[in-house]
Amino acid sequence: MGDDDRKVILLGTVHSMFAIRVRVALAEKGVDYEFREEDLSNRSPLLLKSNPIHKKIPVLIHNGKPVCESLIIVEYIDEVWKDKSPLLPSDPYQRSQARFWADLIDKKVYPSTRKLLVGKGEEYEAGKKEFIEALKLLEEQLGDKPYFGGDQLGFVDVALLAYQCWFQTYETLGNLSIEEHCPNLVAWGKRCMERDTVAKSLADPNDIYELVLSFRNNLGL
Ligand code: GS8
Repeated sequence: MGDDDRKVILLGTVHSMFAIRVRVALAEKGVDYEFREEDLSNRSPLLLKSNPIHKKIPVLIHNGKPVCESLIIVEYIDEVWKDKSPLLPSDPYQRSQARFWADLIDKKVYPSTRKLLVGKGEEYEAGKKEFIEALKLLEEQLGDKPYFGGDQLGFVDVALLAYQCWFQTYETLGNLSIEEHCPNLVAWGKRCMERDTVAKSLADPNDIYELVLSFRNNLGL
């Protein structure tokens, strides 16, 4: 085995919400890793070799073997480094519910944000509406708990936290206030940001806004 085979390597980009999930999970577990920033307009041979089907980031490379898809990677991390900060509940039913809500974030939040950020006219309006509807479902699920995981930060928290640093951009471009609709969710985000593991893993919201503006500019929006 070479040095790279023993290391934990994360292929990602600083602003990718999917890579942020993995960063938060690794930080919660206290795992040392090497972060390799990918240029998605010129993907590295290692990324193409490690994720030949989707060719997307994030990819976690552990003991020389790649794991793809952010939620699958977070589950993998939870299973491998199981002695510290469990993310999924031990009860099978509770575990199924955590997976359900994390999956809902991918199925409902992500598509609505795409429409909100780059959609025009009706598509943009639908994106705004669907975004708030999805967040309200999550607000209800969170209820008065400190975290989706209950008293401890868990799998659903990690899945949604990745969006925390994007919220400012959605609010500005969507001309909306998340707090107006989902006050518990905003308080949850602030609570999570008090954790070093989270604060050091998230991207700067202002950088994200600039990035999105230049992306929209390139699209002629
Ligand atoms: C999504 C990864 C993804 O879209 C996951 O890991 O959960 N379901 C996957 N990655 C993006 C960057 S983040 O916006 C990506 O790699 N895009 C490049 C492309 O679409 O070709």
